[in-house]
Amino acid sequence: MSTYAIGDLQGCLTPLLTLLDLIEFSPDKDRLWFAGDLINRGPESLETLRFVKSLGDKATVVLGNHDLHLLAVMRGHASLKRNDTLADILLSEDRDELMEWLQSRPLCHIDNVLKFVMTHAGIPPCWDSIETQRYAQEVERTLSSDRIDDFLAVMYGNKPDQWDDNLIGMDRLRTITNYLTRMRFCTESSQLEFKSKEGPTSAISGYAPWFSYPRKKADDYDVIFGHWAALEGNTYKEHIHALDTGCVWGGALTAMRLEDKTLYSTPCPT
Ligand SMILES: [Mn+2]
Repeated sequence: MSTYAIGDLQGCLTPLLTLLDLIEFSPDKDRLWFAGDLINRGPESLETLRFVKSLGDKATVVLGNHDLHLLAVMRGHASLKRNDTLADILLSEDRDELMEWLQSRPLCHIDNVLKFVMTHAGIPPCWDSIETQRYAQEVERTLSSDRIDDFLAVMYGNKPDQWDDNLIGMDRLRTITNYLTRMRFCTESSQLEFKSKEGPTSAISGYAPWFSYPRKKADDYDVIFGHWAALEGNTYKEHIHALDTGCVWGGALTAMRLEDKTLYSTPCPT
């Protein structure tokens, strides 16, 4: 049995099927992890969402910012943006089942045997892996409760931009969500910066990639994340693995076999 973690799909089902052939994925033996942003921008969002859902417990998915955006649009808290390719999902006959499945996915997944932790954007320097899971669960519980609409209505926003144990209510949930689904650059004290989206050299003075800082409390989990295509898969950190290699932008779709950290990749058409 092997476990493969796969980067951002963003509606690119054809490259996913090619990659699954390449790794000779067997649903009877193997497991798949997806680093979030299953949908949007790419050509086959509806088909991709249906396919990953159909994998059932063979697939572990963490939510990305695009997945949360879809939930907000579906539930009437946001409107489609110019580059969104979500209309076919909104009009699909199975949209309610897809939405229910999506809103019950986690924001953080930890495997205590393989010693891996996965979120869409990463882990801020101020948290260890166990804290990350605990804070993620606060958002997950909200998405699975009748408070989901209260949260999605105020989910968007860059403030507060720094963790504080004393944060409460929706500010607390928004801050956790921003760390786990939108983070790229921050300060050593985990204050977020949202403007730069290019590679590490695009950092504004005083900010650096979240993974460039020593974590406040070191632990022995390797980190898997997606979200940041401009890294082109490189963090130059042995235990931090960037899996978004820009499939939807004509890059590649990447999988890592967790048991031995072997990388597999398939080119994506532009
Ligand atoms: Mn993302």
